[in-house]
Amino acid sequence: MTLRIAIIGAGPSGLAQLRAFESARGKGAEIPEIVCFEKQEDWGGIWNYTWRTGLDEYGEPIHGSMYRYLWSNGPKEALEFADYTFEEHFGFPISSYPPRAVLRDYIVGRVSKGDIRKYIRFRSPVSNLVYSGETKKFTVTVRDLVNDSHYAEVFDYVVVASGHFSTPNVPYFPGLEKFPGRVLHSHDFRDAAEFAGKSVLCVGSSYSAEDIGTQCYKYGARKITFSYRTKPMGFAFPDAFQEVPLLLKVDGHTAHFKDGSSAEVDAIILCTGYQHHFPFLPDDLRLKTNNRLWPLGMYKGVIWEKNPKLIYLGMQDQYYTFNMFDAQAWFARDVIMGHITLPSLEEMQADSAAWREKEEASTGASYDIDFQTAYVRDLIDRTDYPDFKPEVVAEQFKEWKHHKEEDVLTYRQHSFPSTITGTMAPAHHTPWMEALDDSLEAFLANK
Ligand code: FAD
Ligand code: NA7
Repeated sequence: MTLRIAIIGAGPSGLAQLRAFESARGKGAEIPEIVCFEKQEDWGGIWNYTWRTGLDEYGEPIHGSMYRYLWSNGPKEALEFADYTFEEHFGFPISSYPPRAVLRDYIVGRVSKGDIRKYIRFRSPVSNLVYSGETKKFTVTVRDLVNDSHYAEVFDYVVVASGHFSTPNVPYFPGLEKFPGRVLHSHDFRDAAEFAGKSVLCVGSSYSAEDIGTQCYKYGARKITFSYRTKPMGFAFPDAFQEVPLLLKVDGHTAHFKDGSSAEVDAIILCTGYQHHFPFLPDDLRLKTNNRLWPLGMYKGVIWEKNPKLIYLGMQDQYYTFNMFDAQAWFARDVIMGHITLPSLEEMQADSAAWREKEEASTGASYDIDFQTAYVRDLIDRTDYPDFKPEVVAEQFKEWKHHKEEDVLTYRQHSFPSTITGTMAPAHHTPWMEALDDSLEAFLANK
């Protein structure tokens, strides 16, 4: 009898799973029956830009956290699909830090080449999932947004690829309710131009704070204050930037910080990260973790140890993105198709515990990059996913970190070679600070 597989989400992770099966089919394998349920009206996941915030037109939470003018915050060479290069997609070499629309074009370009869209049911959020120990199958309940109805179908495996940078983590600071300016979480940030001429406070010291703060500055903000909880970013920022300890309270326009300092601010953007949020999953199948490199409970970061018919993709904190999701999806495919035999529960848990121990011995970013590189290497050695030389990518990540430390406003002007084609990326025609048009056309235009 044919296996039935449900994939939840058609972002880069869900599409990686579809591509993995399609690749096996292309090599003559008989693949299971697949249904991919996607909440949005199109594929691409978080790379779809939406102007909407809050709820969508059907009352579903908006998935998108992307904003206008977002450019890749890491070199594209570090995320290149091993089986579909940038050069193959665009037909010529492009520079290392593309804007959102260019990356989206690349992501959907790969799946558009195959006959993959037919597997996806759009406007179909999964609302519930139940596993029967008796039948050893999942009943997946789906909301059909367009027809305003619910239905349920039965599957042998479920792949959760619903992302984890969508449901905001929103802390409270005393006085926020009386703050006279705008307060928002980075999930709802859309257009930096809104903050032109303003003094902006970004709470948080990770990717969102750095990128939203620098972007607001690029589009005319007067002053950027970063407030950190654990440690400052420590990059070389221009004079209009300052890094201060944690926000304690807000009094009118005045923000007070833990070190006794204060700042006058017009807007507060809580760049305080996201929650792993799976409202459709029962407690015993639900991943509960903070954003980290080795969440527990998933063998090889993928297989739900206590019920290996449930698979998670892309749930780690990410240096690697698209190619790591591929490596995971290829592994998951081979488990589902019986080419990889899983060890006992105890052995899986021991393996995960060893990875967690290594994760916890971290000495900093360089260690973390090597850690995730070793993980990706472990996965790709187990399947036929092409070897994209993650060890070389690791060195690129370290260089990228170094470039940011030198100057966070110019790091996107550097170029890296593809680890797959060997082609060196050309320099971009316009420095990032001056490139105000983030469209695909402007990016690809020769100046
Ligand atoms: P997502 O892209 O989030 O896709 C998940 C999909 O699941 C969505 O389409 C969603 O609609 C769907 N879904 C969710 N719930 C349900 C449900 N119940 N039923 C059905 N469908 C559902 N990575 C980089 O490599 N470079 C960058 O520059 C970069 N910048 C980023 C900037 C921002 C603001 C954010 C938030 C992330 C960024 N990332 C970046 C990381 C990004 O998360 C990954 O690149 C990638 O999109 C993760 O893919 P995913 O498929 O796991 O999740
Ligand atoms: P991250 O990388 O998970 O970082 C979250 C940040 O928020 C981090 O600096 C946290 O500080 C900070 N944080 C979390 N809770 C609080 C509270 N209560 N108070 C103050 N600060 C807090 O999320 P990002 O949004 O930056 O990045 C996620 C993805 O989006 C990433 O892939 C990007 O490419 C885009 P901590 O260091 O834990 O003290």
